[in-house]
Amino acid sequence: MVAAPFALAITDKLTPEAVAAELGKAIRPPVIWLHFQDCTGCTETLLRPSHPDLGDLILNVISLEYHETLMAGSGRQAEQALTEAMQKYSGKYVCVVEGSIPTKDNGIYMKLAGRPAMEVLEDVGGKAAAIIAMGSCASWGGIPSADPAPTGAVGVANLLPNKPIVDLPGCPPNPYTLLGVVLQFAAYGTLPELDHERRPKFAYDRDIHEHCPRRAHFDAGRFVKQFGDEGHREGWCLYEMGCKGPDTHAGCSTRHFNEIPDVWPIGIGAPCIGCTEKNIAFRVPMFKVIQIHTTAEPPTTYAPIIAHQGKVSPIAAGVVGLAAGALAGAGYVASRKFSNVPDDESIPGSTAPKDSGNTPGGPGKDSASNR
Ligand code: FSX
Ligand code: SF4
Ligand code: F3S
Repeated sequence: MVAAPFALAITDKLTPEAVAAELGKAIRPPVIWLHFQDCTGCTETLLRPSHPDLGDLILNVISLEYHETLMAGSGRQAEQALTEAMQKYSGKYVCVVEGSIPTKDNGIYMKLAGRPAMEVLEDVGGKAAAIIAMGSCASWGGIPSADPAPTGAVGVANLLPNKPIVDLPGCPPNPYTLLGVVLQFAAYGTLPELDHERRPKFAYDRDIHEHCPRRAHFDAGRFVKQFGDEGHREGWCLYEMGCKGPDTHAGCSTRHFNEIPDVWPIGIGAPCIGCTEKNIAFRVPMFKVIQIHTTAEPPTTYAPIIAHQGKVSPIAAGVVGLAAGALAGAGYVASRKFSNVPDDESIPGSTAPKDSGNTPGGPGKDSASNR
């Protein structure tokens, strides 16, 4: 795995003082958070982490200038806060976007303060130092972009292709991925290394299948065939129920949700729908079985117990000879171990020892007759 960013790396510091020293360097980056076509799950997912918790995050780690769900103000007062923040921090703030942006019919399907969402994004996002697209909707359109995509929903990068953008897909995304990116930016003013889909490698460089706790069942060919069947109750692999884990890059198999062990789709018995992958989620039917590209097919047949006989090559004969020698050696040791002559420490093959007269059976009796 690629090195974790600041939020996760600080846990590697040896002392609390070292952690505090790193945190002391952090600035509170101003953040403007926009909501478009979304379910607000991306904000809700932030309610659960405890280090830092939401209060700590927005009061001590970042300076949250505008967030429609969390701010007390509304209407004209909220608009004023947005305008002032953009002027005061122009070119310096981080813009977090939640939700997709409707583009069809000049974007008339969503307006904020009378302006189409796409105009708001171009204005606010255009003046930001960096943009974090939080969730699948903001990353590439998400649910609103599912066929027939009535509003022409797209992600941030479609409208602002030249800005530095970090995509954090997931529906919803894992909150610790956002915290990691934000804390790295606050501490070092940098963004994490990204993959070809603009996703931070520290969270998206492995696929679910590589770390799945049900992987042993996949490898052994034990598959759930129907929800509620015995295999489902036993926690077997969900591949045949349409699990997209083998093609899905995300960290949820190791960083679970809500800080509760096993709280993630596969952990609760639901197949992964590939919510971080723009070519899978809301595109490929949920229960459709996918082809395995990244790993071997699950075995459907097993090696026969009795092998066919055939010609043996000289090399194979040599190997067999070695194996036969090893077996003979094992038999030699076994014969010593299980010799029925008590206290027999003689070298096998030499003359058998005479009865010492100290055996439990008494003088003149061998051990076998004593049983
Ligand atoms: Fe989209 Fe966010 Fe899915 Fe929801 O708000 S990524 S619909 S879970 O959470 O935008
Ligand atoms: Fe886990 Fe899905 Fe892979 Fe099965 S197919 S091991 S449930 S990721
Ligand atoms: Fe999404 Fe699959 Fe994880 S559906 S939350 S990537 S298990």
